[in-house]
Amino acid sequence: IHKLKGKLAEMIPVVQGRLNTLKKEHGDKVLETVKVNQVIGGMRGMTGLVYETSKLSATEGIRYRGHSLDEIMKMAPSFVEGGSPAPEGILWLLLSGEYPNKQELDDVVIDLKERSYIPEETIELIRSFPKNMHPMTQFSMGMLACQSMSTFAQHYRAGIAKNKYWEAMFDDCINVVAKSSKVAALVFNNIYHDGKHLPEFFDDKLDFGAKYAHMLGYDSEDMYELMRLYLVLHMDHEGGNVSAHANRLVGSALSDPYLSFSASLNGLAGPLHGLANQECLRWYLEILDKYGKHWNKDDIVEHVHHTFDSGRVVPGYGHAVLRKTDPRFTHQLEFGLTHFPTDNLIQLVNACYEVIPELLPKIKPSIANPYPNVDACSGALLMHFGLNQFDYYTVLFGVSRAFGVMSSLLWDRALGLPIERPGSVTVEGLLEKAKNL
Ligand code: FAM
Repeated sequence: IHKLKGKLAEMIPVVQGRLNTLKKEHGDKVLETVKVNQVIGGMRGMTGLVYETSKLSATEGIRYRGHSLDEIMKMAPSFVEGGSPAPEGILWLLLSGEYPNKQELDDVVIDLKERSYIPEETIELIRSFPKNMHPMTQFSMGMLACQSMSTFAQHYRAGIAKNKYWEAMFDDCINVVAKSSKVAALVFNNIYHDGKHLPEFFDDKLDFGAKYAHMLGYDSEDMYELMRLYLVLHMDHEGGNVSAHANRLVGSALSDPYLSFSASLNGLAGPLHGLANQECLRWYLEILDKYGKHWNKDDIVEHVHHTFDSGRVVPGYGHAVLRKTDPRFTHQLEFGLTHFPTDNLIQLVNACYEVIPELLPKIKPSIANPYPNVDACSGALLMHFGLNQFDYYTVLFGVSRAFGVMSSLLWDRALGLPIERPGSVTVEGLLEKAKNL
């Protein structure tokens, strides 16, 4: 991974140079106009962040460093020939813009293992959390408890120069990724195995994704492949989504990566963001519960109406930016249809995909995107392997997100991005301003 740091040391001055040119030569230009509705409406569509690691297209979905998910599925290095991309390789891609070669990939795999140490007192702390505390709360607190290991915080206290921030932060960013799966496994263990069955931490044969599955107690090649795919697909979704933005915002105060990541997880824990995957599976199971295994498309239509009638949203459908089927959904559904095509739940996910995009606009004409998002399939895949602890699903999402938000945080400090401080306005003030426009 030192090679990766060396690569970044070469890249960073180049991008910094571009940023300086932007500031000097174009800094005062007007980029776009801002509508009153954007100020009220959560800044939708308002360009307000520089974000290097990924960019979302409303029609094509996410691109990591310019690479679409379709391309990544074909071109990224994998552990199984033609199989899921290696998450470690995508970490390299997000940070550097390139795929690692075989040696570089092997080095990251080993490095992440070596950095996954969690102090005994943190393990004990996680074991002391009440079983009824939500897994995301435990995960966020567990990661926060690791903050005492932050090398950035130590360097900062010792008085580090501004242009050295990113170097001091590099270890923390990689360490947060490395430790995330172990903290997440400890949370799983605490809640569902009463802390008794300890996941095996130091299995040197396994890569990050396989080892995470292993620590949760799932040891089949298919589950290892699913975990790798899951991790890769959920990593990054440009800068404005709640978890990425919370991470960026907190980090902009020079809070260290453990503090930023914990904040990111707290945002991910919301039902309109990461928690939607557990909600989504619950919704599919409501259908199975109501209509049995022999459900048909009319039953799906009825259940969608019932969902609206009870004032709820249809989880797994819609998106703040996307206006087409999320490719992260497509790749997950493809995994399910390839590996276990006769699974009743996967068939239900597929049938919903055939019915819901046409149905939603008829019921709710204002819906901007009636297509499925990332959360519409993940739970069904995990259920297939027996991982039926829905409340835990967002933790898996969080482990994956560590790869994306830690890569972007490193670049935030590398580019010397300032503390965030947008202006705000009262309703009265905005009304006055708007009247005079
Ligand atoms: N079911 C029912 N109504 C929906 C809907 C859905 N799936 N998606 C949007 N709407 C409604 C929305 O509530 C709004 O209604 P009101 O005008 O009455 O308030 C209207 O359609 C227009 O909303 P929009 O502009 O299409 O969507 P937003 O950008 O405001 O919201 C989401 C985007 C994701 C919050 C919204 O689509 C939603 O609640 N979806 C279901 C929950 C979900 O799947 N979240 C996961 C998102 C995922 F990508 C992630 O972050 N993990």
